[in-house]
Amino acid sequence: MSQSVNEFFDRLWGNYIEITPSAKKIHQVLGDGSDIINDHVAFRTFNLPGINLSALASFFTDMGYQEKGQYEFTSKKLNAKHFEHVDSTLPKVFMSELKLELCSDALNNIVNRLVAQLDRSLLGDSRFLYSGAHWQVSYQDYLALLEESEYAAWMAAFGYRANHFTVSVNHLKQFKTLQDVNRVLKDNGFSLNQSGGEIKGSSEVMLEQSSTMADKHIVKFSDGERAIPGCFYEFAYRYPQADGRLYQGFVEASADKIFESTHSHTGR
Ligand code: OOG
Ligand code: NI
Repeated sequence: MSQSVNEFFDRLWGNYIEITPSAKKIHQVLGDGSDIINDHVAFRTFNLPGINLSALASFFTDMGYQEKGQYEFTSKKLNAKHFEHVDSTLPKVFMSELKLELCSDALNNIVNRLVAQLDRSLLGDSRFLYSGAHWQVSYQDYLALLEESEYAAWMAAFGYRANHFTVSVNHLKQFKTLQDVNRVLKDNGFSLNQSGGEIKGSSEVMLEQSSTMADKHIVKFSDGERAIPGCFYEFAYRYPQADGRLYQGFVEASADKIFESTHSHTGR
């Protein structure tokens, strides 16, 4: 029944590129046919029983992952943790959750109505993590969520899947810096998230990150179809620590801006 960690990531990737065609093109542009190593993948959820961060994280601890870092995003009302595998060739996992007790009653009512439609018997299998949205949602409710929390609106429309994969720039053969990667992406017509600057972070915090703006995807809302931002691709360059190993953590101030890659436009 349970799948291997490699099968899990293959299927997660397959599900992600179905709605993120630019990720496939980026592999051609950056990889030039050779393998791309992913630094991390990211998941989003609501902090409700059975589907909160700690519940979903157990799929990863079962696969041999360990919790390594904790993060807080006050204005976005999010918590996050990151997980690493003993096999360092496997991507890290960044998982966040929306703190519903800090959100309005109106938002809670919509989210509870959606989550009530979820078949709880699916929660025992790691396939849940790329099973999409388990509910009918109207475009009107999507817009109502968007007013208060873009994160909640994204979850309502896209549900359970990788929000993004992240290229490890350190492992790219043809590129030495994140600046070079960004230049080639822009030359090839990809638009990058400019919130907080094109490159978030620096050598001082030992991590530099950039990301595309999410591809638009047509979502079937209960009251019609609309094209809205789905998933994006991220790029990470890590610096060595005093012990010579690359820094493996995340940087709150940078992550706060990466979340905005699923906004309709940046700089809000
Ligand atoms: C996660 C944003 C943060 C990072 O690498 O700092 C992040 C999200 O958009 O769900 O991925
Ligand atoms: Ni990320």
